[in-house]
Amino acid sequence: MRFDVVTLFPEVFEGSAVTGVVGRAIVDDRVQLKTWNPRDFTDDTHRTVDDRPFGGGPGMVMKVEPLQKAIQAAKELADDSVKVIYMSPQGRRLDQQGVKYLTGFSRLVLLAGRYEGVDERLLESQIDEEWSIGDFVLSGGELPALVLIDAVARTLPGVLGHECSAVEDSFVEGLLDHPHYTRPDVFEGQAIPAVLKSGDHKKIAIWREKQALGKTWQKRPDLLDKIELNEHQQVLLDEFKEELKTKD
Ligand code: 4HQ
Repeated sequence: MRFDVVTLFPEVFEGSAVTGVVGRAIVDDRVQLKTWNPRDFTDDTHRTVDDRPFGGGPGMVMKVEPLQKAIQAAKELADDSVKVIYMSPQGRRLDQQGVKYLTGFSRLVLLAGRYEGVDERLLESQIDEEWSIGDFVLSGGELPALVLIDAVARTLPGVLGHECSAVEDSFVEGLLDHPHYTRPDVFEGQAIPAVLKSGDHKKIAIWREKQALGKTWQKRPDLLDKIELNEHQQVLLDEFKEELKTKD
């Protein structure tokens, strides 16, 4: 899958090309990441990419022409399904369901804006979809673009290495993750749950599912409203609640 990011700060994306899961995916050529600087698509001596807002007010607005040229260059040779996305708090809130949808495209062009934002006419003519990473205001679209790339790339085949772990993680099935433990098996008098050392993989899987259901019920009950628990899961959640009562 290929990501083309239109940004005034291509440096921001350099680190991620070598670090961690996404960096590995790029080295392995499972993911391609390229940046396009609108400044390279200006023709005045000052290489102007922003200007004062019509109607007055604080801050600057990104100009249409350099952005339009940068997006066109980024889209070049995009034969198959390419979506042009603007990162903005006005967009659709990214969640794991949205990540799954975005994974369906072989190419995404991401526009990371700066200043007060981009000229509205650019949005109307060049942008297919707007996506937000949450209801807060950042100083640029670069971090949101990185968040989207990370969330999408890690779901691609072969990117995580251990294929099942992307599936088991929080949210992927609409639930929070179960607790994790590693050595030592006793820390400051606190032992790990005995079942995890039982060697009974079936029992461990059931314990983890129960914990995932219970943690979700305790911390994010809103998530449970969005999914239909099967009979088995309903029993596990009821058991979790029962066990809480008996735990003094
Ligand atoms: N931005 N989710 C870019 C955001 C944002 C968000 C603020 C985007 C500034 C220029 N983007 N503009 N939240 O806060 O995606």
